[in-house]
Amino acid sequence: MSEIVSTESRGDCLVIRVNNPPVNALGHAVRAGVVTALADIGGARCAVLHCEGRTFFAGADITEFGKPPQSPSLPEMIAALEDCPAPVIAAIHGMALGGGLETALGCDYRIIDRKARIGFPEIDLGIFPGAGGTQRAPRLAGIAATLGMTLDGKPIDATRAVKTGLCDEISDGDILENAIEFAMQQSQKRRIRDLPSPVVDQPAIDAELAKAAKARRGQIAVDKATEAVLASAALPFEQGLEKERELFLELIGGPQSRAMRHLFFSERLSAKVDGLNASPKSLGLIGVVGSGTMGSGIAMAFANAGFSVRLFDANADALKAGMERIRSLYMASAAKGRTSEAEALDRYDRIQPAHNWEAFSACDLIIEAVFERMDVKKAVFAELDKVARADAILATNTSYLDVDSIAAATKDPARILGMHFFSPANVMRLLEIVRGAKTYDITLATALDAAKRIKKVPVVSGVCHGFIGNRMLKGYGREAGLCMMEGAAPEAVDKALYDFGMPMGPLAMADLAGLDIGYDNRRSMTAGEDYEPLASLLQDRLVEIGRKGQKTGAGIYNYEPGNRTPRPDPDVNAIIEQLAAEHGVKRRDVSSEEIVERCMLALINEGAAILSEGIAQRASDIDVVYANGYGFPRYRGGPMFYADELGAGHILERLENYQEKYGPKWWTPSPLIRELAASGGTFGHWKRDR
Ligand code: 3H9
Repeated sequence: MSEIVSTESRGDCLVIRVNNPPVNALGHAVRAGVVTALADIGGARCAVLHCEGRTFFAGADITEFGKPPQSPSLPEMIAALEDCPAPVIAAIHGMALGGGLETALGCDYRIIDRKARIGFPEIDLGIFPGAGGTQRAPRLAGIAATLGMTLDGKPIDATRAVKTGLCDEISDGDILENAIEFAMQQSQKRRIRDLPSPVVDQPAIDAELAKAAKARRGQIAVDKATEAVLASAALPFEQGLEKERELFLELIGGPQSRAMRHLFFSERLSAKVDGLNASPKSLGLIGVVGSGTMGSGIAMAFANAGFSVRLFDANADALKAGMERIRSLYMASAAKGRTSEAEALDRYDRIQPAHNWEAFSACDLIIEAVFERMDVKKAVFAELDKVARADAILATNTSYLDVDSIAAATKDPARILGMHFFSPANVMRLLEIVRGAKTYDITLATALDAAKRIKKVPVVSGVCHGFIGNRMLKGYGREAGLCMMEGAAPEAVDKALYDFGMPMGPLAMADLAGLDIGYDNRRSMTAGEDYEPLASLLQDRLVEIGRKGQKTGAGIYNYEPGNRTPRPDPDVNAIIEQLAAEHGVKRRDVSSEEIVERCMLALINEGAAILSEGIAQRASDIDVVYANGYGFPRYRGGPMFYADELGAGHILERLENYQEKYGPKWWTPSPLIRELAASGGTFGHWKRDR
């Protein structure tokens, strides 16, 4: 036996024990070990399949995808479980995910720890269960429930696992001992493949498909997964397996799955910082300054993870309103069944309103989320400098401002960094952590650890205006605005980018954020900042006539009371035409391909600059920012992955085309793109010489 798979006889029961940390992924050594163990079953009456460590199998080994297959494959290992002459019992603790659940379904019985969960998360990797899951699960749980799990990807708990029929019994106490006891009572094989085909409940199936069509727009795996699951009713078992395999192989070799697997690994890599040499400090009490939408959300993010929080606002009414907002959000989440009422109240109680700065004297980490103005931020940090413990970490939630200048307002800038949350901060997963010029390693390590504990995806950024995400967004918004001035209707600009996969178009987005925000920003720009006046002509004019976006019922679009649907307004088209004429812009047809290309090239060119300046550590970090903070379609992998799919040579050629047409100001290709085009390299493989 290998070190990874070992066996032990417990009376008449053979225990097959797998130990492949950290998550018992079903790599080749595991599969080979399990097949060998089954072949040596001898005279045992039953067998138990058990994993060491924190979880049952978390799935196939994703690092093997795209490499030459090695026998035994996962379907072959599962066939060996079915062919074993004695009944095999899966002892599930932690998670049984993807191929892990399929392995359990290859066993005759499944016993599950009360706290364990099972699921098919493959859809988040652009695939679906490809080792018999689409044929076996429906024979136990039915087609609609299987489709639900396959298309939504979220795991279900032990109670539901038993209710659906996917598991046989819940275990309290020692899962292995309970599984052995259960196994000794089973004398018969009970292979799922021998069960009758599932029946088709069309209305229930349609309901699942409608949910997925909305949540997973553009993802081709949805249709393929559906076809595979439906084959469980239409075809005999073996043919169903063949159909599943054929559809699975189409997806795994395709661009969408490649993109989504890239994000899976990138989201785990982004928390790792080259050369960072410090262990995080332990955090107990968290302080938040500012009880607006952002501050309240940040307080909730920490309270949700079990931290105690002190929330302060210099304005007592604002503090009261913030606490009320938090309470109502918690109550709404309990009403929707996302938490129990007791848990909601408990989380609320963890956030204590603070009425003076001294309340922060016991805090380990204090995050400022006040008005986005340098003088206001500096005043807050000067106060914090007086009251915070010398070893406390101070963070600013600024989305644009210079973190080093803010840090300079304190005696010890090394304990300061940016923690840029995205709104709503208790929901959005992205956290940009901005490392200042003087930030200590331990300050950064602690912020990264805090991010993990509050279940955020952290990406480290250097200091620059807007950091990674918002700095890149400027060019994207600029090109959207210019396409509109040059001839595309606002709704055509938005539709082109929505069809590309963005959750909403940039112009509807500007209305949602408020057109006055950009207007004020443009008027308070400091030396070195620049913008394209033509791109914001319309928005400036609209703000000046009181159309500030959704909040005033009109902006680039009109809005009916209580309805956020953007409605095109002919008056706005007339204003665009008038502005274009006044500024000598010749209107023409602008195709949706051109809109997408210009917006994406602007993102990519700025991303390349950010990378070569060392603001982002690696291209995949930029992808993580865009996929988690800006709704970039996951099946396209992020702007830099998308660029690599197009190829640096193509990107360079298109940038030069626009440079020739519009001049060098916005279209000069980043030297990094030239370098990659010349060398045939990719952003994904590029490393900066440090
Ligand atoms: C599948 O099963 C296909 C089949 O249907 C058909 C096949 C024919 N493989 O997330 P963490 C690594 S597709 C390889 O930080 P957590 C991960 O990269 C699979 N590696 O821990 C990380 O490495 P590092 C379906 C994997 O506690 C380390 O483990 N299954 C795999 O926050 C720790 O991971 C899934 O999609 C894997 N399958 O969360 C489940 N899984 O330390 C994917 C993890 O070097 N996994 N690693 O950065 C998860 O969702 C989470 O890892 C889990 C634990 C919830 C299990």
